[in-house]
Amino acid sequence: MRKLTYHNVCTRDCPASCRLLTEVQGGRVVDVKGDPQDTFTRGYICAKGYSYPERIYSPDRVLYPLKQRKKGSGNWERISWEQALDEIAKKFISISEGYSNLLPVCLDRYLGNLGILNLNVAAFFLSMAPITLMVGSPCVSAGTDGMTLNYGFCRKPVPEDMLNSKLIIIWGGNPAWTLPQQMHYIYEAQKNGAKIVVIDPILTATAARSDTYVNIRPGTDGLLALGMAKILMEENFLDHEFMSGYTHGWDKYKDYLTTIDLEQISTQTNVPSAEIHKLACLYGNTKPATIWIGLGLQRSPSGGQNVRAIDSLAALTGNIGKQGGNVHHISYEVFMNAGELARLQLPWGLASMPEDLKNSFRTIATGRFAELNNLTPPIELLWIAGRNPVAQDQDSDTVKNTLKNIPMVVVADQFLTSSAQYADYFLPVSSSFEHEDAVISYWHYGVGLNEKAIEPLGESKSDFEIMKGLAKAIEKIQPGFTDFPTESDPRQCLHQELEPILKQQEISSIDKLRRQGARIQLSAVPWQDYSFPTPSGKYEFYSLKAMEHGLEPLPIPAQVTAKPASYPFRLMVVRNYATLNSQFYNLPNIRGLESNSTLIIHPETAVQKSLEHGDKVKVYNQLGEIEMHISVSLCLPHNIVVAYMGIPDNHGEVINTLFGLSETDLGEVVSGCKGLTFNDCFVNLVRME
Ligand SMILES: Nc1nc2c(c(=O)[nH]1)N[C@H]1C(S)=C(S)[C@@H](COP(=O)(O)OP(=O)(O)OC[C@H]3O[C@@H](n4cnc5c(=O)[nH]c(N)nc54)[C@H](O)[C@@H]3O)O[C@H]1N2
Ligand SMILES: Nc1nc2c(c(=O)[nH]1)N[C@H]1C(S)=C(S)[C@@H](COP(=O)(O)OP(=O)(O)OC[C@H]3O[C@@H](n4cnc5c(=O)[nH]c(N)nc54)[C@H](O)[C@@H]3O)O[C@H]1N2
Ligand code: SF4
Ligand SMILES: [Mo]
Repeated sequence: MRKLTYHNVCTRDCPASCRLLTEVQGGRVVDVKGDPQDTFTRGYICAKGYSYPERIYSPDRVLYPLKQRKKGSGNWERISWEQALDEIAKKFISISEGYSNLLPVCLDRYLGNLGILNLNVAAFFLSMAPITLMVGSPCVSAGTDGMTLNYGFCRKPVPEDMLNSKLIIIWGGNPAWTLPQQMHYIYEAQKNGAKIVVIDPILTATAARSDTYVNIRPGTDGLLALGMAKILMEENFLDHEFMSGYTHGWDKYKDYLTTIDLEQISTQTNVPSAEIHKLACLYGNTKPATIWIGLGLQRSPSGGQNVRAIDSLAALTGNIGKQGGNVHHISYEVFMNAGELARLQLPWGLASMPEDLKNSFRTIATGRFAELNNLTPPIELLWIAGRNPVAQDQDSDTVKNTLKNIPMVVVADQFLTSSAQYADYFLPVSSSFEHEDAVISYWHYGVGLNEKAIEPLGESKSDFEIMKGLAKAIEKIQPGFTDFPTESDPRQCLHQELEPILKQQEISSIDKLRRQGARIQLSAVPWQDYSFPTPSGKYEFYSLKAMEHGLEPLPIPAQVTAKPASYPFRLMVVRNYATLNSQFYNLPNIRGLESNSTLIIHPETAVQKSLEHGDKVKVYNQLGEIEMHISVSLCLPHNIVVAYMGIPDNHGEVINTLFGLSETDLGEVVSGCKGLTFNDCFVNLVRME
């Protein structure tokens, strides 16, 4: 039988947004591989990408709408789309009649699917009368504010610019596992003589490939940066020309730096003074030098201020606006180059709506399920799409209880996730191989067209089709209730979204994107004009916007949390190379790569607790307990234990049960709410017989 090749793009929340080649035989996907034409990946994809055929045809995938008799009971019944949408539509209408508005309807959507058309889920809810929206991000809020306060906006160099760096400091990121394609540029730079430094509490796969590894106490990165800043100042490494012309508040920052004690910083960060000194001098001496601020470190109690203190090192040394310099963190410019829908991908997507519309919404910060449970008017209908909050948010038991309390919970997904177990209705979503869409990468700015390679499996539909179906069901009962376009054509919608990009690139039609893709042209090196959209128009060591918001204007991190005595181990939950958040663990090939209930501990801890490799332990704290198997490793300090994220998401017993609700210092300025911290959880463990 003839094989046909289709062009797809991976729609996972992953910076690589790999373009894929999908081989289809007899209407079935038989192989997925990287597209060598993709200039960023050059055809290299990860284990998750290769596992797509297994994921598409997984026996765990749910292909029909389901209704659960009692939440959490597992007593599911297959129903028709007609019944599902009709019953949900009736709920919308009864809420509207009972409350005279739709505030009791809430949407919790995030990046389960990065496709542009998937944003129609948000568009559907925005088209209704005022509703409740979960806003912000479980991921990037603190760092986004940090960068915004200093620079005025989040920009970064293109990935290739690392080739021009003589020093690359990877600070709180593990790209060897989370963005392996970027390692190509890092190795290339290293081959050309650049030094690679990794700063991480764990000796990660990335750290293992570095020239210098700095082991740091989690959450203390801002202090280390302040220490480095003091040394840069004392050792005369400052770029006075840049500082005097283009920065604001150096006098105040300098006064503060003179008061800090390097010995104290060494004790707090766990980094020996000599190492801090060496690191500062290496950064001061090497030009151009770049710092890649990973997302890991900004999910800590002082994450936002830590990011500010780190990126101030670039301003002190004049590494800003230079090829091979700057700070790589995150950029949002890319979404401003497409249409209206793509803009909803921005953390301030909501904030950019017209004032009267925006003010009519009730917003709840993402992950705050206890709050969601306590609203007036209460939530009557919660729609979860592209999210697995029970597994991924904090305090999973509270999330579960809130889901149990809400009269109608709808989950649109491909699998019966631990969140779906607390749903009343499960709506089966087709995989990206089953409908057309396009993805814009927030890392390399590539735009890829995702073709429909096969027919949707079973009765699954794309989120866009589901929203259209629901709008139709509502309109049938009460015409004029929603103006969401029920006949909207995905092609037309894509065209509208991509038109500005096609124009910029002089590409005649969307179809051309299939083979060649496109790349949104943003400045390869940001800030070359030294014009910063801050209140002062300069890079701000002393942030006027922070002051306006009642925040600390200087990049001074808050005090480090003391560890609770009864829970001596810090639990770090790290991402695994073969999984993505709570996804992929259910696939046999992936399960073969990694055991999904491993707790990694230091040999000293094993001796102290009389544990051996493979032993079963109970990991517990004040919030709950979870059973795991021990693996012993020297790659982490003795007071840290490590688990892989999102595990085990098949029995409703998830690691985030052990994480209490805890917020980052920043996040409100850009996204409207603080971020969530994920490296400040403490546990104890005991062997199970
Ligand atoms: N302990 C700990 N917790 C963390 C973190 C951490 O570092 N440590 N990191 C945080 C971070 S950075 C993030 S981004 C969040 C992620 O949190 P989530 O976004 O909730 O996590 P995912 O597991 O990616 O869930 C996405 C869901 O979307 C589904 N999905 C896939 N495709 C589609 C589609 O086309 N349509 C629909 N409707 N659904 C689809 C998937 O099956 C999956 O169930 O987790 C946070 N949680
Ligand atoms: N394979 C794979 N790739 C992924 C994902 C996945 O789940 N799996 N998820 C995607 C998502 S949603 C995201 S947000 C990105 C995140 O990707 P990264 O930016 O790489 O961030 P993390 O993996 O969250 O954390 C990276 C490192 O930060 C360290 N870290 C934690 N706390 C601190 C601290 O206080 N200080 C310092 N210096 N280091 C600290 C951790 O030990 C970890 O090694 O990856 C994306 N890519
Ligand atoms: S998960 Fe990331 S690296 Fe893997 S195929 Fe998808 S986009 Fe590429
Ligand atoms: Mo994330």
